[in-house]
Amino acid sequence: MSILAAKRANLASQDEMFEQEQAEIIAGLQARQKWVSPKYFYDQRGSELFDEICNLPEYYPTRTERSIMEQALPEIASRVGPGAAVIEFGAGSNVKARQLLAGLDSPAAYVPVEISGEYLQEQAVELSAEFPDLSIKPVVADFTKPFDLPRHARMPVRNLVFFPGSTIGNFSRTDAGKLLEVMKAEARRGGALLIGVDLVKEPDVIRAAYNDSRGVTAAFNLNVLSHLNKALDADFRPDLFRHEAVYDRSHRRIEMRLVATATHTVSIADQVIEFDRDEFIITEYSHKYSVDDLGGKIKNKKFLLDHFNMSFNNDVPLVGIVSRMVAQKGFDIFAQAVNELMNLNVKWIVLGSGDDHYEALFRSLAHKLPEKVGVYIGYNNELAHLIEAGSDMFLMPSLYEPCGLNQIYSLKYGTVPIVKKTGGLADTVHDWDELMNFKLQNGTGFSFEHHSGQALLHTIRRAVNRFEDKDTWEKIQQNGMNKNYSWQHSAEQYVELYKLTKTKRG
Ligand code: AVJ
Repeated sequence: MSILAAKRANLASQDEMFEQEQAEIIAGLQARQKWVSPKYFYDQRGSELFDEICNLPEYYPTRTERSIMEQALPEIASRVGPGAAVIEFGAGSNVKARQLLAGLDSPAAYVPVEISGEYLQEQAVELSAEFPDLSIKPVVADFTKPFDLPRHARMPVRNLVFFPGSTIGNFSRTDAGKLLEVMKAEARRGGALLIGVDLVKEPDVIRAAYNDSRGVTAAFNLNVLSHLNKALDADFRPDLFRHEAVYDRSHRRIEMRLVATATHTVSIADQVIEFDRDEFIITEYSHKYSVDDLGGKIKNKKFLLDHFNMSFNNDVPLVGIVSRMVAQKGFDIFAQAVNELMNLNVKWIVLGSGDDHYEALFRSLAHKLPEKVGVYIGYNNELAHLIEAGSDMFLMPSLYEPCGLNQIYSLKYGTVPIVKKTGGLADTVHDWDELMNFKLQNGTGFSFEHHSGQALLHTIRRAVNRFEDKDTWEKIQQNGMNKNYSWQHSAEQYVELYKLTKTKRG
């Protein structure tokens, strides 16, 4: 290809990119819930404001990540080894890459990947003065889609994909998964990933980080409007919008909004967008993650099924039981409904010991239906926890249960309890469908009143139905994981109660 043709091709693809982005922005603003991608925060001014955010006292992520890096860099360097190519996804500023490159053992290459080219070029020049032996090859690309990696004179030993700054938080959890797939592909065989992720913490701490007292985050958020005005020939009036950042506990994310303070219209390209007063544009999600996220569930489930020589299928729910095998624990009603229960598309893993006839019943089920039923007769604390962690549902159909701990462990593991509404079980497990009748989406499990095989069967059927809708199921799991039944929490409630009684008595 001639240079001119190459230039033309490049220009054409840039035009195309512009068209696509313009279409995406307009579609977002025409949607029922208006939204704009957070990638449009970062024009020159936006990038400056973001740097300012990173130095705010309330904005903990940047300095926290920096100090983690400082501390872990020797270990990171030894794990990565010499001659790596650092591929940075979304290289807004190269401060972090500089820190990493300086700590690595003779890195071979640095490949910052960004949609906007200008910033990239500047930074590359800066860096090359500092690291003269490093092959620096910026790539202008949308990193959410596969892209070609540049070649280097010295062949890197391995690729290290670098994604700091908790930018992964901008993606929905599903898209974050897809992005990890792209990274995996770019890392190639033997590659590695170094990623910075902000963790769930006290909501007040999170809220403050996005509502700083100096209003820098507000300016950053509002700046997207000026950016769109310049880039797309729009006439947003930033003075008719205000910044809002709310923490959505159930989704564990910050939602940044621009709220219209008056009813008005905005024109953008050849479209007119109407705003009602108080209507808002969502400009950013910032998802928070935690080590007890659900990613481990599948692993645990596989491991558990494997342990019992049963095959894994994520679409078939696995019900765990850890219990003394006696009537008081509801084994009587299980036995009543056993034929119907075995006809459900469900797998069972049971641990416990007790009355001979219940032990015999489960032994024979496991023998007749080895793909459906796994049984361990006896006591085994480790296996008990594995069952609580690896099952999708945890069954406790007790006739009575003053407190009960297993349902609380299950909630923490994202394993949805199915319980008889009695004592401690009724206090700690709230029925999803029952609350949904009141339009409340805060159920944590499934429960039934009547001590009968029919009630048990019916409730398990309800749970299996909900399990089929992945979003609903995740919501139920998350509700449970967010519950706090620790002594700390109870103690605080007692203190509150004490204060209340004291003030009442005056
Ligand atoms: C760059 C996406 C990590 O979510 O904390 C900072 C962006 N928005 N303040 C974040 C941001 C408002 C930031 N990330």
